[in-house]
Amino acid sequence: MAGWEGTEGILLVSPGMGAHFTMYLANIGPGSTTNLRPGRGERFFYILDGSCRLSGDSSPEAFLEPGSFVYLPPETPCGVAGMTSGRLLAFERPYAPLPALEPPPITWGSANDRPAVPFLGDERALLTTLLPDTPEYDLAVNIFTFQPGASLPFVETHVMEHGLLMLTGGGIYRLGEDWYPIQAGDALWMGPYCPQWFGALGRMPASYIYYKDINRTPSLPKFSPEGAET
Ligand code: UGY
Ligand code: MN
Repeated sequence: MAGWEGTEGILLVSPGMGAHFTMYLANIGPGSTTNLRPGRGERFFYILDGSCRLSGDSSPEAFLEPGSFVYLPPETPCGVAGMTSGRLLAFERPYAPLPALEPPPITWGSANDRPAVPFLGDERALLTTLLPDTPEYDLAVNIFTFQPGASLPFVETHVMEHGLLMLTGGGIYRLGEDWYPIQAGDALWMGPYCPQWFGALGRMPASYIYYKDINRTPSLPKFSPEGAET
């Protein structure tokens, strides 16, 4: 897998499809490590199964297990090393800098320690944001958890893209005028302005993790060096 040693990758979303980010699953083992990547790329990993740790001379001591996540900013000397067999969900893209603002620091934690907040007041649709919503971050990765029968309150349309992985349960995803049954393990890409809605079905909570681009001016070319605000 490009960007890794000793790791099998399963590519789910990529710029070849028209997306402005890459989303993949990394099947790791005890010998897996990320390659250091000079350049503008930023990476976010969410641990689905197994365990790993941050690697690199100056990396913080952090043990990552299911539910943990780590954000690696561009040019970081830090990476990830597998400790057991497992699976990571990865989002990667070029960082879109803002003038006079440093990129975010290495950021890690666990979804289990983050608050689950009722979405627009609905106690049956809980939203957990993993990263701080401050301007230096140009991406968000969130987890939505819906009780059976709960749904997004309306059909959303927005300039931001999503890459989504269903974690538990299932339901119906509306994309444009089409309706898709979706269950744990399925992945979706929603391009800019894709009308979207989800309703949870079945007997167990439905949850999904998703990427979203945030905090940048949409009239500028997406994420290109020229697009960096001056
Ligand atoms: O953050 C979002 O845009 C989210 N409400 N979208 C989604 O779940 N499809
Ligand atoms: Mn959305």
